[in-house]
Amino acid sequence: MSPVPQKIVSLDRHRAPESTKAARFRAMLAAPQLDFIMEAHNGLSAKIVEETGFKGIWASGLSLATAMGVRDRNEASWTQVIEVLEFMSDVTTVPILLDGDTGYGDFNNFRRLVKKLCQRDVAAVCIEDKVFPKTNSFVDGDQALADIDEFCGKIKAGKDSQNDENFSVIARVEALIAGWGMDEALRRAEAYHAAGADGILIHSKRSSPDEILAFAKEWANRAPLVIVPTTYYATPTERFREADVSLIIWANHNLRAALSAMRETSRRIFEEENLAGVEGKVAGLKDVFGIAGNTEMAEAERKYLGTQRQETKGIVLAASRGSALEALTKDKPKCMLDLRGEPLLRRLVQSFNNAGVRDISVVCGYKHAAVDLPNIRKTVNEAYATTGEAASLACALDDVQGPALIAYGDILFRDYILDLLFDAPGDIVLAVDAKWRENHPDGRKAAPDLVVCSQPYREDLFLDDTAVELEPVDGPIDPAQAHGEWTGLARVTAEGLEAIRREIAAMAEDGALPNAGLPNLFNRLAHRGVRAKIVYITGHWLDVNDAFDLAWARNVL
Ligand code: SPV
Ligand code: MG
Repeated sequence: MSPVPQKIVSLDRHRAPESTKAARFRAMLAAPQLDFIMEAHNGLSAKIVEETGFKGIWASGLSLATAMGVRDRNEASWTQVIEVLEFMSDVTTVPILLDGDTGYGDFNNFRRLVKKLCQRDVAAVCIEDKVFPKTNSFVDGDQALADIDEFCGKIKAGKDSQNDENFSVIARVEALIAGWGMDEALRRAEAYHAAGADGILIHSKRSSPDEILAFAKEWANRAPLVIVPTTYYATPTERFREADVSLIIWANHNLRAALSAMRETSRRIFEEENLAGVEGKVAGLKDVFGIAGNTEMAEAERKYLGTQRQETKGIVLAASRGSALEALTKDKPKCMLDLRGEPLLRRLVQSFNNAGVRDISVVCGYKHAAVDLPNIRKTVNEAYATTGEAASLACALDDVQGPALIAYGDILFRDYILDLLFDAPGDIVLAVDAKWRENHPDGRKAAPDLVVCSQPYREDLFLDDTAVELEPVDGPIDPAQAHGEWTGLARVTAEGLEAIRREIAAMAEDGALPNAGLPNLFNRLAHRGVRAKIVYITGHWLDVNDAFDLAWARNVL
């Protein structure tokens, strides 16, 4: 038996040698106790084998072929096998022993195979001493054996080609299968061992273990012994332990289990023309998503998208009529005004969707039945005629927990502004237009939502996202003192939303809620020390208050 190497060339330089799959397989093979590996034939079954607790996976040629719908007769090419194996290796951490058939050709094909297996972190390969194309050992017919010297050369070529020193080559002796007898089996095993094989797999198709036990006795643990008790399954495992077998391969039972289960499920559904009979007998979708690793995906999105966009809810405040638009809003609220073939609100919802925000609550009021877009949740502010945006926001809060993106329902903006809001740290972040005066050169807008900030806009402010905060103010803001106009866009974290919820409750209590706009709310919070962060923008948005704005918006689009 080859000694366990002290130094390994691992594909992953950051892992300790003993933690590589190849090293763990080698250790399992060399350990004095009997170990077990279980068949898998794709990523899913490989995961199941690992989650069950097996220390290794047998990538069975029979199962891989059958799962592909072809015969175990080298009908699938070796690259097709490797492709499946790559999935199996990627999704598991336990070592995989590939059933490499005869090595898919001569020594040259085999050494290329070994290199590819090392690249894919496959721990070991088993090759059998038959001729290409091989037939499954349990199939009646030609089980012609390979020439011993040729097979030894193949083993040597494989061992010389492995990039990972702990990679193992198991030589499978088919002499008993082919009916050549025990002496030939032992002669071959000895030759393969001498050629550098790390273990010997002795195979039998008998229902009794006698020839396997006889071989094991003669072999006397000269190298780790591997067996596949598919046909002599009734033998107590203890007998193999006593016979000093190193590794048992449960060779094809996941494939066979899947075959029976799929047949039975298909049959029932076919006959019953209904799913009720199988529901509860098949894995639930939760299980399917679980084993596919969806939980990790949610965590990864949180980590790598840098934000919690998927969890962020949208709140659009669209209760008002927009009475300055007169006849245009006779039958619908202004959020439903047509802007070149699409209602304003649909464009807004699309921008939210583009930013990853899909769960959107729209607070309607005036002519709410006309707000008939798909994929939004409607909440109605029944008191829309006598209340402002803070009251509308209060209506949405019953429905919304966690982080949220808030927008007035009458605005249009470039999507990057949402990215800026998501990228900025802070529990409450407001998009504020620093060049608001240029948007209203004639002072046309009656009451822009002006804000005073801790610093005026500077072009280099983007270098420090945390720099600017909303200043609390007392009373109306003099335009000369304003640093910008709030666009009607805000992002809040779960904590930010809770602070808003508390403030709204306080406003309801002290009677300020009905008449308050959101700037009042943010100002009250700032007075309490909960200061919104400011993201300055310079244009690229507009709100639609009157026919002039509408014409402008249509023009811009
Ligand atoms: C396999 O699983 O493909 C094997 C083992 O080679 S056996 O089918 O028992 O020959
Ligand atoms: Mg096989």
